[in-house]
Amino acid sequence: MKEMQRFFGIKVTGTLDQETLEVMKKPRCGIPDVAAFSTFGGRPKWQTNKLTYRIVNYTPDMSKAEVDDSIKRALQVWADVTPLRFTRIYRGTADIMISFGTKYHGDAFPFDGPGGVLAHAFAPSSGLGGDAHFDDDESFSFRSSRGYVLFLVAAHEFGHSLGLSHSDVSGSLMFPTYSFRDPGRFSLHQRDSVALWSLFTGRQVWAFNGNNVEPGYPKLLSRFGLPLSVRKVNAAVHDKNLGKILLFVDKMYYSYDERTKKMDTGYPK
Ligand SMILES: [Ca+2]
Ligand SMILES: [Zn+2]
Ligand SMILES: [Zn+2]
Repeated sequence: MKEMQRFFGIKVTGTLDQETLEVMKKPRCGIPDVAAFSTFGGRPKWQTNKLTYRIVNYTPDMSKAEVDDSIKRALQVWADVTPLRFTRIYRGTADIMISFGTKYHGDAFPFDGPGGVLAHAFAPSSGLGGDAHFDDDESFSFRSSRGYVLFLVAAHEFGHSLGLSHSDVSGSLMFPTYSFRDPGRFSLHQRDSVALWSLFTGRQVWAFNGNNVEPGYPKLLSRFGLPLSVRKVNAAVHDKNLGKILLFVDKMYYSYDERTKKMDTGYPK
């Protein structure tokens, strides 16, 4: 209870008070939030950048074309900021099997009828891993604020499919509760990008230009002039406008300037 209250940034009372009940009633993703405390390191990750997806069935709430488009754009959110590429397949087993179902739908996590849990998805692995399930007792929509925008719900779930856990930053895509946003003006929250980058930085650093990995990447960390003692980067952010790559290591950051090829260090404020 306390962990949950802390996570949502509400008063930590340890009891099921009004404020906590309000939060619990909000439409949300079915993945527990506590997983978010194991932020960096040791999390499942796909061993390949080429992933397949398959839309197994459809919701009656939208046209098939609208579902196809929503799913495609939701995956594109992540393809835009990672080396991952998603290919749709129409039969057989895909890495990411996408389906709509109600109540018991074949796994150990039955849905709960209208409201409450909207969807859930499984972290990278074989079998159920990567799969995303949507509660068809909800009303999904293409872009209207009536019902839940499938694109927004799916983009969140695919974050889990790629290995991300929940963020405690309200307004970020990986925040566990649903809030409507104009899908036409959607952009990833800084927090989502940082979490994502951490998945893609072992001792290597990637840089992207739109959908393409920049020539010469991934680079080994030592190429950036990082001390050899640095074995692990907690997170990395590539800011294209500034021409800088920020690497977070423990409490320090290293800022690599792509133009001057110089490395600065400091402590985040
Ligand atoms: Ca539900
Ligand atoms: Zn979630
Ligand atoms: Zn399921």
